[in-house]
Amino acid sequence: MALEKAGRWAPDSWRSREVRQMPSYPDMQRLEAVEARLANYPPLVFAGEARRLKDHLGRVAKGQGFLLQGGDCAESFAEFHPNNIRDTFRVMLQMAVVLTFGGATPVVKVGRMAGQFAKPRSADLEEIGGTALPSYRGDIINGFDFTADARVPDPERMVQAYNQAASTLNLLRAFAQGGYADLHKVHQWNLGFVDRSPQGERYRDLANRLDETLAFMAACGITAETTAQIRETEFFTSHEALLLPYEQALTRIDSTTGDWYDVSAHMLWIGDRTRQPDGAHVEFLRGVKNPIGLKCGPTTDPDELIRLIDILNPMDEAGRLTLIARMGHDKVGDKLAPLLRRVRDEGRTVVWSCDPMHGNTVKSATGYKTRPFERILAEVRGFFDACRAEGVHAGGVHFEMTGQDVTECTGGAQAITEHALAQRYHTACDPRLNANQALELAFLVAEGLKASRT
Ligand code: TYR
Repeated sequence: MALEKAGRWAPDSWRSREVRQMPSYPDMQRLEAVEARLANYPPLVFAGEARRLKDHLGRVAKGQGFLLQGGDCAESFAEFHPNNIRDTFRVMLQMAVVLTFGGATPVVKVGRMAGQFAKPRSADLEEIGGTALPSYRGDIINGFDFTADARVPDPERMVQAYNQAASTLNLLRAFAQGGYADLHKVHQWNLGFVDRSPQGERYRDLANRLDETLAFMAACGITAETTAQIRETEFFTSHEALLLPYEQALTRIDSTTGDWYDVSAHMLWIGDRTRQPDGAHVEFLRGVKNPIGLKCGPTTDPDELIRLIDILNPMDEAGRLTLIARMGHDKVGDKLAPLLRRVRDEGRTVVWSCDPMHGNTVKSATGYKTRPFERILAEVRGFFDACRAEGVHAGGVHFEMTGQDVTECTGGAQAITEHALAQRYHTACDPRLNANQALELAFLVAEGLKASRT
């Protein structure tokens, strides 16, 4: 069995494997002191919640539901503000409602929030004007400013990230259950979007039908006052499990089952750069019981993917593993089908989700890193087409987005040009969809979901 081959697992067994993307902390004693402190802090999520998410994803894996995962590319200490959390949450819900209605299918909402602080980098050093400094790896590791001081990895940042994650999660829970997420309100926000969007006409039909449906339900007595399903929603959190000392410190035995859970978030994923079958990240995540994600890129080979599935989901549990394809708009046509086919033919139960962001980053003529909206959309379409052709359920999408009105991705109904990127380019890392672009995508994906039902 794959499990035996892999040997015994412990929260620290990743330490004997090669660890990619690990910062070099100058003072190991300080690092250990912070790890010990964090290991005594309360869990951010309860294992029972992670199991619930796994159940939901298990249904998605069987074709009954859709995963909407999204949020910041990387959260930052500087942009930590309740309005930012609120606005991202709000757009996620707006998208979720459009998808739920358009696809007539339950939507599992998972934020890339409350812990998404670490970023993998392609180079250890960044060079500007002849000076080379360690790359910025996310606020949980070092500072963004291009100074020698800021770029030194500081373990204390893990504590600040934990605290920020805790209060973000607290606000998200309050919003999800405290009345802010009332379906009628979310729908009103969507009507506002349709009114303002230059392409609003295209979305008006869906919005009007939803309007009538809600009015009909209200007339039947199904309102926010009477029904929790109208008033509340479930919102889960996720991030890339990149900084393993932090993840290990937050890995605990769940007293109700005796199983290990990484309680820093409900769901964790492995990035495209750290998915080596014998590497540290795969070793760490194979042992925790959370639902996990695995990014699959154009270089993922079908044999290796099956090997990874053997390691990460040896018992073929539905909901345990979500495969997040990030191919690029020009590669999705060729590269995805062989993976879909192989996983299907081997009879593995997974959720297939589409990340149309990471394979579509380009440098604009004006010097900004951007992602053209048309390419993002083309990858989503390519994903749906490939899934349909292979008879596999198109199970979800994974976006980098923000509720703010930024100008980081070109295109969309507001037709952001390369020249306009400079106006509100705020990201610390990769370009994100703004609120309008994200919602527009949701309407377009809803059309796709509807088409795959008929
Ligand atoms: N309770 C349902 C769900 O979570 C419907 C709903 C969706 C209710 C979004 C409110 C909301 O904001 O899917």
